[in-house]
Amino acid sequence: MKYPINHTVVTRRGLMGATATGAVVAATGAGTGLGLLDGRPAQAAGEGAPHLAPGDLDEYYGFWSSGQTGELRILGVPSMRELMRIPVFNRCSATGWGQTNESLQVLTEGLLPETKTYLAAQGKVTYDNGDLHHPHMSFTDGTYDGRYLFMNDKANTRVARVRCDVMKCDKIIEIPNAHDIHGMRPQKYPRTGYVFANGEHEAPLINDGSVLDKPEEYVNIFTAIDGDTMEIAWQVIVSGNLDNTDCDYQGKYAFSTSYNSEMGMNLAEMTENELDHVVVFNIAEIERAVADGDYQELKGVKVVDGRKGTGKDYTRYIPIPNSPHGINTAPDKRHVMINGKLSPTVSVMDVTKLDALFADESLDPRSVIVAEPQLGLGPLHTAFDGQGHAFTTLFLDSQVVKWDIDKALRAYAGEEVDPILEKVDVQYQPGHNSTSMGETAEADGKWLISMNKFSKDRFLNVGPLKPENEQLITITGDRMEVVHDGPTFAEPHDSIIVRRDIVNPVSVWDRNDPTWEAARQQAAADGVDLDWGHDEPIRDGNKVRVYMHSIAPNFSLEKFTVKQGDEVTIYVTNQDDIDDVTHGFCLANFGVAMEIAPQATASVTFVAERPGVHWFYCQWFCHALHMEMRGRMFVEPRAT
Ligand code: K7E
Ligand code: CUA
Repeated sequence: MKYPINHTVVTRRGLMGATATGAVVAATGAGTGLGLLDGRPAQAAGEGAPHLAPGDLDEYYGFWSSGQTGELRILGVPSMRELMRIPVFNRCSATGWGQTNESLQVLTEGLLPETKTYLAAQGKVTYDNGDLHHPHMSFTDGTYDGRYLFMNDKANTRVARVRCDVMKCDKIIEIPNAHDIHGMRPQKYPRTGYVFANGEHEAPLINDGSVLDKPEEYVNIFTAIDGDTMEIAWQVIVSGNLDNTDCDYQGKYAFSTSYNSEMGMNLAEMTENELDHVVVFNIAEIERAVADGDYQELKGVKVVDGRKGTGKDYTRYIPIPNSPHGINTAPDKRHVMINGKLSPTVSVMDVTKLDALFADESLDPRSVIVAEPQLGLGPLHTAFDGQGHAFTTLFLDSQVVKWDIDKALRAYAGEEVDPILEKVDVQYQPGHNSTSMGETAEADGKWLISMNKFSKDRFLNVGPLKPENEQLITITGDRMEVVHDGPTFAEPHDSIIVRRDIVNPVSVWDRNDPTWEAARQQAAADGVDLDWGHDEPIRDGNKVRVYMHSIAPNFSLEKFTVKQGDEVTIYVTNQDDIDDVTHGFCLANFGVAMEIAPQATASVTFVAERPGVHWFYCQWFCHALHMEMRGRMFVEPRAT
C-alpha cells in the first residue's frame, strides 16, 4: 500500500462529514491498519510517514555525502528536510568556499608538492572537483562524540575534516603514495584516533613514469591518518586492491575489502576469481613495525609492507566470494558483515577469532567466517538495529533485506533455519543504507535510510539526468515500511544518522576562532583592529589591504580607492552577534563573493584590473535595508 496516510485521512474526514458513524470509522481504521488520533496519523512503527509540524525539530542529524558534487549535507531525520550544505571539495557561490583566503588555505595547505606544480601549470591553486563518498563522525568509546566529521575524496585522493562546532571544513589533506581514496572510517575505540583510508586504484609504488604498463609492479596503499593532527601516521602496502573499510570495537583491527585480488586491469581480469578477500590490519603489529624501523620512507611517510607472503603479522587475508564491497561492523562488537556484491552472500566475520589467526599463520583464514547467508542479488552494504538484525541493500534486486544475525550463525553451523526475515522493495538500485546510530554501539533501531542510485519514474521528469532517491524506512516494528521518498541531486551516496543530543554547534562564532588566524596576524602587523576595521586602505607596494566591519544594514566603509593593478585584499568582520544575521560581501563584476556569519572574519584577494566605479554589496539577505547595504570601490586607471 502506497501513501496510506493522505488517502486514509481524506477518507476518514469524508466519512466524518457524511455519515460519521462510529462503526464505519472503526471499520476503516481496522481495515487500513492505521491508528488515527484527531484526524492525524499515529506515529508508531509501520503506521505511516513521520509527520513533523512546522517548527518541530528532528530527533536526528543526518550527515550525507553528496558523491560527485563534493560537498557534505545535513538533513533532519526523520523529516528528511535538507538543513545545510557544507562545501568541502567543491566550490560554493554562496559561501565563497574556494575563493576566500580562509577556505583557500584549507584547500591548498594539504596538497602534495607535485600536485601544486601540476595545478600551477593549469593556472590553478587547488582542485575544483571532488567525489565525496563516505562521511563518518569521530568516535569515543564506541560511539559518536560530536567532535568532527571525516570524509574521503575519491576523485583527488584526499581526506577532509569538518568541525562539528561550526560545521565548516577545517582540514583537507592529500594522501601521498596512495591512489584514489575510497573506503574511509574513523577508529571506534578507544577513540578517533586513527582515520583509516583505502587507496582503491592500483599504481606503481614510485609513480614517476619509470613504470607504466607493468601491472605486476603495481600496489595499493592503506593509510592511517591521525584524526587530531590530520597528518599521516603510517601506510601499509597490500596485495590486491582496497575498496571499503571498517574497524573493530577493541581498537585492535581494521579491515578492508578487495574486489580486485586479481590485480586485473580490465573488467574481465578484475572479476576473474571466484574468491577475492578481506585484508585484516593488525594495528599494534603495524605500530611496532613503525617503531622498530621495518618500513621504507616514501614522500615523508613510513610505509610498511603488508603484502601476502612477507611472513609478517601485519596483515591477514581472508578469502571472500566474489568481489566483496561494503564492510560493516555490527553493534554487537563482534560480527563484521562483508557484502558480496557479485556473490549473493554476506560473509560474517567474528573478530574474536582474529587473535588466533594472527598467532598462528598456518590456521585456515576462513576459520574466522562464522556465517555466510544467501540474501539476494547484489548485496552492497549492511546496517544494524542493535537488536540482532541486519539490513542489507540488494542492488540488483532493488530491495533491502532484513535478516537475523543469530539465525545466520546457526544456519552456517548446520541448523535448518532461514535467517531472512523480510524484504522490502526500494526505488531503485540501492547502494548504501544507514540506520539511526547504526554504526555505533548505540544503534537504536528506529530509522533506516536506503540511498538509491535511480529514481526512474518516481518523480516529475526533469530530463535525461534524473534525481537519485533516498528513502526513509521505519524499522521499529516487525515490518519495514518505506515512508518517504527524497529526490536528491548527485548524489545521496552514504549517510550517518546521529542522535541530536550528540551534536551541539554554536550559533555565533567566537572572535578567537583560529579560522582567520592569518587575517588576525596581518591586521596586527598593519596596526589595524581586525574587529572594527580601518578608515583607509593599508598600502604596501602594490598590495592593498582594506579592513571593514559590517553591522546590518551597513558596511563600515561606504567607499575606498585602489589603483588599477593593485592586489587587493578585503577583510570583513561581521560585528552582528545575533544568531542568523549573516552578511555577504559580493564585489560585482570581479567574481568575488563570500559569506560572513555572526562574529566571523572572512577575506578575499583579487587584482583590481578594472578601472572605474564598482559596487560591492551584501549578498545574504540580512535586513529590511539589505538592498541598501552596499558601497563603492574606486579603481584609478593606470597612468599611461
Ligand atoms: Cu558502496 Cu563509494 Cu560507499 Cu558507492 S561505495 S554504493
Ligand atoms: Cu547584510 Cu544583506
